[in-house]
Amino acid sequence: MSYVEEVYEGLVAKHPNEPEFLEAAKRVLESIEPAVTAHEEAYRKAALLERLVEPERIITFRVPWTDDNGVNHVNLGYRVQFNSAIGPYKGGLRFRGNVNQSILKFLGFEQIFKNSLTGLPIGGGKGGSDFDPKGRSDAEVMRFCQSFMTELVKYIGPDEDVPAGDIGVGGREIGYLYGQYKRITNRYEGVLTGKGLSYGGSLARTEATGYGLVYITNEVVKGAGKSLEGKTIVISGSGNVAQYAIQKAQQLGAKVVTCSDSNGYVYDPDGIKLDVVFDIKQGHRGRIREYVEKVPTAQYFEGQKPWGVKCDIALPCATQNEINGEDAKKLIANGCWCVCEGANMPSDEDAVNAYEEAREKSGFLYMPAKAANAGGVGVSALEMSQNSERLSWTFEEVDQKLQAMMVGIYEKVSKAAKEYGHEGDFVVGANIAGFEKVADAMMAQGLV
Ligand code: NDP
Ligand code: 2IT
Repeated sequence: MSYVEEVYEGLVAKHPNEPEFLEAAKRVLESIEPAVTAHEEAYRKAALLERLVEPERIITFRVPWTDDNGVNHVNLGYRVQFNSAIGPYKGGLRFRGNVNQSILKFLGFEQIFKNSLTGLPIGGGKGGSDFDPKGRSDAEVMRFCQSFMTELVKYIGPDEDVPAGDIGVGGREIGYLYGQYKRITNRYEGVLTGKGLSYGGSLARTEATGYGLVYITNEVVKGAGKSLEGKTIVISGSGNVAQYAIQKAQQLGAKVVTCSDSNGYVYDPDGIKLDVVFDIKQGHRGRIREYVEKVPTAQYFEGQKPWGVKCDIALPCATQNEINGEDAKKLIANGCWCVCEGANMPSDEDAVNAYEEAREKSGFLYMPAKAANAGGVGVSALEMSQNSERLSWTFEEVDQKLQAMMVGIYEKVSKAAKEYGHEGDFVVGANIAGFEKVADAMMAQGLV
């Protein structure tokens, strides 16, 4: 049995009830195998992989809060501090009913390699709660965030662990969390990213994940001798990532025909009208079905996902495992030739196998999440830099750095894939390129 197989078997035995984490670990371990084999003896001796797959620590706590009717609730809070070899723990907080330790471990594990790919000094972490802000009043969300931070404050700091947003955690939640951190510590510092512009946030952080996704998609498409101009794009989700992916894709001349939320998807053959989406989602936290009231020529499909819609390119921007093997085959059969992932692990294993088969047959292009959505955390790291030097850069400055970062990631990923004999396989490229820096730092720092 190879070293990576041994480590994976050990992980299955230890954590049999963590399917999302095991899935993420399996896929990373399999694809870094060529890079591990090259240093097998040294890595085994240092128990490098055994350490890589276990978080440095996981903090779990209760979060008591009172709703507007005076009823008390207790949710679970978590922070997975996965790996600090190359910098302080960095990664988002997710607030959603289905959040559990397995999901946060998968996200924290992915974050290690994603953050490494940005080239910036940030380690991997993730956290959150099974609290769902949807349908809660601002006052309820504030009380929840204050209670959550009252515990989390003990474990974070600008040089220790710097959380940010993810599903269910946007500008409103970050504001309440920051306010409580400041109140307890009396410190005005860059302990969270995604902050509002009036209190230390970075210009272009709101746009960064969606814009970065489209910048790297542009590189992928150019690499195959094509262009985004005039292409039809299918997008899922209508949250932070989806909204700004739509905006940048439209700016680069593509036509985005769908977006969705967890209730269903909208198809607008004339191109999604972003002002309508902004009004629904940013204006009053509404549901995407309202789109067809404003745009009667569009159609709404309750309870469905957009993967049956004919397109050139698909950008999943909602959640993990939202594209299964059947969905992937449907996309490909309808002419889709490129998938770049805005969400984390949106394609399940069967879907990735379908892309792989199509890549071998007809040059299908697939850029996995840890490379494609790294622009968000990349600009978070730029927010940390600005906070440290107590300066604010212009939108253009940050946007230019983001573009350069995404071009750099595309190049790193392509180069690593080629170097290990897997040219054009961006999964192998992203995992190996992300792993190498972390492995090097862990080897240098001894058995910790
Ligand atoms: P938001 O909360 O802003 O939006 C999430 C969107 O996805 C909503 O439209 C939501 O619908 C939909 N969604 C969430 N869960 C499900 C589900 N189980 N089934 C169907 N639809 C679902 O989150 P973000 O846009 O920030 O995050 C989207 C994805 O991008 C996540 O995978 C996140 O991890 C990833 N990501 C985010 C980054 C960021 O900077 N924000 C950075 C890198 C990756 P509904 O309104 O019905 O809940
Ligand atoms: O998945 C992700 O990379 C994020 N949710 C963003 C993390 C961050 O620290 O900005």
